[in-house]
Formats: sequence, structure tokens, C-alpha cells
Amino acid sequence: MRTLYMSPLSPYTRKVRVMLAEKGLEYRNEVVPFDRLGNDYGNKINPCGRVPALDDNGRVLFESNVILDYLLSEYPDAPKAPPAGANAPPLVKTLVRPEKRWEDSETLVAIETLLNCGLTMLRFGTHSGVHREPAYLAREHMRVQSILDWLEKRATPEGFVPGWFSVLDLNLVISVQWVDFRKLFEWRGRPNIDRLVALHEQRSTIPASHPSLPA
Ligand SMILES: N[C@@H](CCC(=O)N[C@@H](CS)C(=O)NCC(=O)O)C(=O)O
Repeated sequence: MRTLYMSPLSPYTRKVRVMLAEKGLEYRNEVVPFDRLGNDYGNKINPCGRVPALDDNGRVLFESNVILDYLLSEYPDAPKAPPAGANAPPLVKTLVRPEKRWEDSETLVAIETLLNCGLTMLRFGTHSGVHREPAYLAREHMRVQSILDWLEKRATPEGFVPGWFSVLDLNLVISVQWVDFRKLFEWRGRPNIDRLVALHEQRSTIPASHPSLPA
């Protein structure tokens, strides 16, 4: 039995949903109410009180990129072929390329930071009901543009790992689609990133979990 502890609109959860679909692994969703600490979920599943978490036949893991790493490591032989679709590149075998471990790890953290900034904007900006945004959010807006400029130099039009669908691509596509869904900031206008996203967002495992659709 495999259970994904999730929230339907969570971009972190969506990364894991896409990876489970890529790997062709069956699972059931368990929606976790927002109050996630001081109860069974916080005590037994994820002490951080966040989603996602995965129970893979009794092996419980939390933190989205750790779960992606686990799925790539534990199910190395799936899938046998890339998903259907014109020229869909194969899924990578590892979270980061062993020979580019430090570069890819940095890229992953930069994308995570971009998504975290988006979450901070959602929680504390005008979306949260305040009339004036806290001054700190101006820094978050600067931070995301700085990260995007930096990512543009690391990206290629084919992705962060040309010829493959990488975890870096997955993280970026999910993050910017969520940013659009929540209308948080402009990320377009950089040729490599624009083309990378346009290429990978067509992959068949991506549209099925778009936040505008029911989980
Ligand atoms: N670094 C975590 C972040 C997960 C996260 O922030 N999840 C959000 C939902 S999108 C959450 O559960 N927030 C609840 C809270 O912060 O109390 C991961 O990658 O799994």
C-alpha cells in the first residue's frame, strides 16, 4: 500500500504526483487538513507539519525532493520508456548528475528558494487580505528576479540536463505554473527558461496534475 499525504493545490505535493506518474506507481491520496501539528500527522508522519509525505509500504518519508530522490533510487527500472508524446525525453536516473553534483544541487536549491519566495508572497502579501504588502516582500520580489537571472545562465532551451527530463526541470515547471496559478510574479522573458518550460510543460505527466484541475 502506498499513500501520498497531500494537499490538492500544493506545488510540493504536485512534484511527487508527477514523479509517481512518471514511474507508473499506484498510490492513494490522503488529503491532510491544514492543521498538521500536534496531531497524528505531525507526530507520526511529518514532524514539520507540511505536505507532502509518502508512506511507501510502511517506509514514511517527507520533504518533496527527498521523496523524488527516494523514488528514483528505489524504482530505478521504471519506466521502461518515456511517456507517450512527441519526442518526450527520458526521465533522469538520479536527483542530480553525479559528475555535476554540486552545480545541480545549487540549481535545485535556487529553484526551491524561488518557490519558497512565492509561498511567502502568498501568505503575507495582498493575497492574504492585507491592504499594504509588508516591506519584506519587496526583497522577495528582488530575490526571485535574481534567481531567475542566475537560472537563465544554467538552463538550456532543452532543459537543465539536455536530452533528459530532470528533477531540476520538474521543479522549475511546477514552480512557475503554480506562480502563474496564484498570480504572484512575472517569470517570463528569459529565452532559455521560456523554452525549457514550454518544452517540458507539454509532457503528458504534467498537465494531468495542473492546480486548476481536481486532484
Ligand atoms: N520543503 C517542503 C515544503 C513543503 C510545504 O511548504 N508545504 C506546504 C503546502 S504547499 C505546507 O504544508 N504548508 C503548511 C504549513 O506551512 O503550515 C517540501 O519540499 O516538501
